Amino acid sequence: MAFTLPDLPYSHDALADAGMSKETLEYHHDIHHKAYVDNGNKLIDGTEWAGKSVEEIVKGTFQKGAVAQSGIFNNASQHWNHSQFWEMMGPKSGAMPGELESRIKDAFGSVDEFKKKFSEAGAGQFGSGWAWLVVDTDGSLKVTKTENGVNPLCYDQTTLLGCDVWEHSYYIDFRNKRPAYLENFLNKLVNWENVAERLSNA
Ligand code: MN3
Repeated sequence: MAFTLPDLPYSHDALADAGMSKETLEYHHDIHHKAYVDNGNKLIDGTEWAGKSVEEIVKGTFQKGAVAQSGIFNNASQHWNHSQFWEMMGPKSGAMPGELESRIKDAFGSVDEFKKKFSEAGAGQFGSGWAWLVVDTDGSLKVTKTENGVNPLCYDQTTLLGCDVWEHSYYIDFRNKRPAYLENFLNKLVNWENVAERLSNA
């Protein structure tokens, strides 16, 4: 099925008070994400992937160890990544639901320690990529980082939280300060209800 650009689950100016401006969302969602959708559809048209879901395409075109992934993989994975990313944020960050909080404490020792690990993963990703909180194949919670569009689907992990650390995600609001963007993301932007829902469905 053809990819379609999902609407943001909030208005373009809804996250401005939490540190992600209208201008960032206009560029990031309306231009960058749309380009992955449009380019993906062009590349997939007429291929064996034309009738497949985005998840099937990501898993089917991922090549472990490949430095440069194929155009179909890159656009499909980035379409999936951004579709998750919009849902993982919200204008009211709120408290971490109890079950999620206790799983995070079990895995990392404390919520602060989790945030530290996640920020280090995002800040330490050389070049473009993503930081993730996942449920690994053994059922444990882990923080990971990936390059470019590579995501947890590639490793059969369940995605709980992801943060885009491509420069287009933070340069308007934070310029070159990726660690400040990550800190703001974790403390003001994450919709923990969405993360908890992903955990209960895992
Ligand atoms: Mn992006």
